[in-house]
Amino acid sequence: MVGTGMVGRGTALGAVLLSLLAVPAQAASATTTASAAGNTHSPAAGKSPAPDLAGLQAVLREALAKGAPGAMARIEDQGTVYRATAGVADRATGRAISTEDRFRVGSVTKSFSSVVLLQLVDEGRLDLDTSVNTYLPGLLPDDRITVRHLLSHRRGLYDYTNDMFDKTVPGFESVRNKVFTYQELVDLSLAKPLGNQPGAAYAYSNTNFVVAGMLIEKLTGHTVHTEYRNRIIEPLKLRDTFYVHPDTALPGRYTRGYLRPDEAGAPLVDSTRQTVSWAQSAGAMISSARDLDTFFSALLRGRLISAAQLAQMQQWTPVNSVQGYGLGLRRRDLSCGVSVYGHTGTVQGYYTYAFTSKDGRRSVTAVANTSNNVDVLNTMARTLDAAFCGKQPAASTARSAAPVDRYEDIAPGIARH
Ligand code: REX
Repeated sequence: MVGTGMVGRGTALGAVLLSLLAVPAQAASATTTASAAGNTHSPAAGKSPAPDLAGLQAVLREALAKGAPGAMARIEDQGTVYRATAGVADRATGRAISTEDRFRVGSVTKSFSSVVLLQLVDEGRLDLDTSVNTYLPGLLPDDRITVRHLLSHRRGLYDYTNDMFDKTVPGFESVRNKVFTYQELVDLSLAKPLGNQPGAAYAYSNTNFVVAGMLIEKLTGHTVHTEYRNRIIEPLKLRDTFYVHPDTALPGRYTRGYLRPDEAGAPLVDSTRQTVSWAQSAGAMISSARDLDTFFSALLRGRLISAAQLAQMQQWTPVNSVQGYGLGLRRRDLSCGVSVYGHTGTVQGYYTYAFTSKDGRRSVTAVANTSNNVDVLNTMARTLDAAFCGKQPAASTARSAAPVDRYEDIAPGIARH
């Protein structure tokens, strides 16, 4: 289902420095910048408002003030690329963070896993409403659990990461260099009772996408790595996207990740190197802002899966009043009434937001190189408003400040202090 004629990438030629601002004290060696490069025409003329670059920059600076060493965002709008950065990629060297840096994308991996499975549906090799146990006999304790239940987080398989990361730094250090089999992760989950009935309400669990990885490997006879590469990475020419599990290093140029300990005032822990074996097909990919912009744009433009499967992917289970979960895809309704589609990601040291418009024409990827810091997470969510809503009147900016049920949906119980 992969088509040709991918959306043109923005060129660095003619980059315009729009602003150069002083930075808060904790990132004294770096600058904050926002720039646009590429086409000179007005992007999405007559349709979406132009991105609010000053607003975007202010959000990134706020993320720094709340404890992120660095933050960046890259918007791609039909060949025009906007970039904004603040702070550092590496606290030891003081190197400024760049939108070219690779990073760990966490659960954005779930969208890649879903795309592989939906391609298998397109090929007639998988049925969404068939029992998982039909494909993986005896794996799950209830034959009524379907593939669709997994991909929409509607079947209460306990999220083993709740226990694993109850204590943030000790939990992380205990798995940093560990290599798990999928079965070991499923066994951790099944040691706890199932949480809800088949098809019941949304309950986020990494276990669902570990089983998704097992399905990919069983149905194709190949590793998830091979399937991501053959079906997505190579067709879309994603040069910065890797699945290196269980290697602990990020290839090439990347931003380091800094995990915030639970203890107030304790120094950040450099969490860059880890196997991410605790997540695998639920969260172990490495990518860049350009590649995630390309990926979600291609997905929503129908270049990865058929229109029929894209419609399945967008059958929304409510998460809260302004978010829905499809099949490995999130919908977020922004303060200006625009809905955007993509995924969020949290792995130790990295927060990611990667979303695109309904027509796939405007995409943004925003990253902060810290985690276990809900203030930074909530701040970074506002990069989406700046990217898709344009400049907002002051009153509506205040309105977008988190109503009660507008929470970030992180594995329940572990990351919302
Ligand atoms: C693991 C703990 C969080 C993070 C997690 N991440 O489940 C998955 C993910 C892979 O990306 N989920 C996001 C740690 C939210 C999504 O699906 O959108 N927190 C941290 C703790 C808390 O250890 N005690 O913040 O780095």
